[in-house]
Amino acid sequence: MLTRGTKAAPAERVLDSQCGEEFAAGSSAFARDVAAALAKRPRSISPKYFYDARGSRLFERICELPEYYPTRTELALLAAHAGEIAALMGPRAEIVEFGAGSLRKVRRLLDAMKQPARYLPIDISGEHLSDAAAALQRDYLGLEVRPVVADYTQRLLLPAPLPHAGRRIGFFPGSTIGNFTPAQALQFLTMTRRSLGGGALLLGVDLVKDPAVLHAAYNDSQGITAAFNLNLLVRANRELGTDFDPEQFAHCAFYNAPLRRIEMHLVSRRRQEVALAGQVFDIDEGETLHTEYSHKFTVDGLHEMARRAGFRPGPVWIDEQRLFSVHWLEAPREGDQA
Ligand code: AVI
Repeated sequence: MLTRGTKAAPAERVLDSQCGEEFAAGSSAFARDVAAALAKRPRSISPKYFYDARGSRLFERICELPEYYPTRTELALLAAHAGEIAALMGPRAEIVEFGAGSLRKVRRLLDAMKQPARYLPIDISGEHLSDAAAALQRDYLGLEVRPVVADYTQRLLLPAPLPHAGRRIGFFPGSTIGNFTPAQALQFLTMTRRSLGGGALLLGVDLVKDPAVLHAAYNDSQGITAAFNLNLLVRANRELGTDFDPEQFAHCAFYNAPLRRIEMHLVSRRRQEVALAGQVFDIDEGETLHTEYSHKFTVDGLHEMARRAGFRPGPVWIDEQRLFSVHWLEAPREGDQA
């Protein structure tokens, strides 16, 4: 168990090694993507833009909702199996968390690990990440906490492993893998497996289940998920000077059973115009802006995708109600695959 510590290193911004451009956390990428989303049919934008400071706070509230089972179920699984997971990690392991958010879940792991060497939380929301990293650092003495502000869906330049560090363990909880398309998920897993060579990935994955349970989780009675979805428009108005009227859009989330995914959209309640950088876009009544997929998986389906990405599936931990799963995936070194 680690104890109270000092200051976390300031959040570091990482450049995309391929295009040399700052990661898409910046407004210019947002402006470009909103304009592209409004110009195409069907209209669609990446869910990564939900997570400005307000969006991140709304997501934290979603995680506490009675209808939203993934967070509490995954936390319980991590707590119940932390000892076994820590043993698989080995001594002086380094954790790289993708899309770190509140950094709550990693505490379950750190508490059980033998002398964790370093913790690298990566998140697109810089302000939120710095606060969460500082809070974590206060609680864990001797742990190097090095927050990285970046879009982890792009190629990342991670700091070199520390001398004498153990294995590098990727941590991707919350079933955020489900927010990718299947092709993006495979690409992310392949890229991650390469960056973890000789280490492993601990992956949280939401399971296929009764559609009524899924529907409730994305249509909560307090309207927090609706506010989270609509915040995309609020953010565009603030950061890009668009003139969306959020009241004129409805939150819509439904389970597409054949494709095993929740789809979230913003539906225009009437015919309206939106201006962005001198361009005017017409939006018809009933037209939608697709904002998020949240794919649900079977264990076999997830294993098949992981194998295609070059991982060797290991233990899987599932709760009694079979709501959620946590997967251990071994990342062989390049050229060392079975
Ligand atoms: C972050 N991600 C895994 C959440 C999900 O369930 O797909 C985001 C979310 N969207 C609506 N509610 C929660």
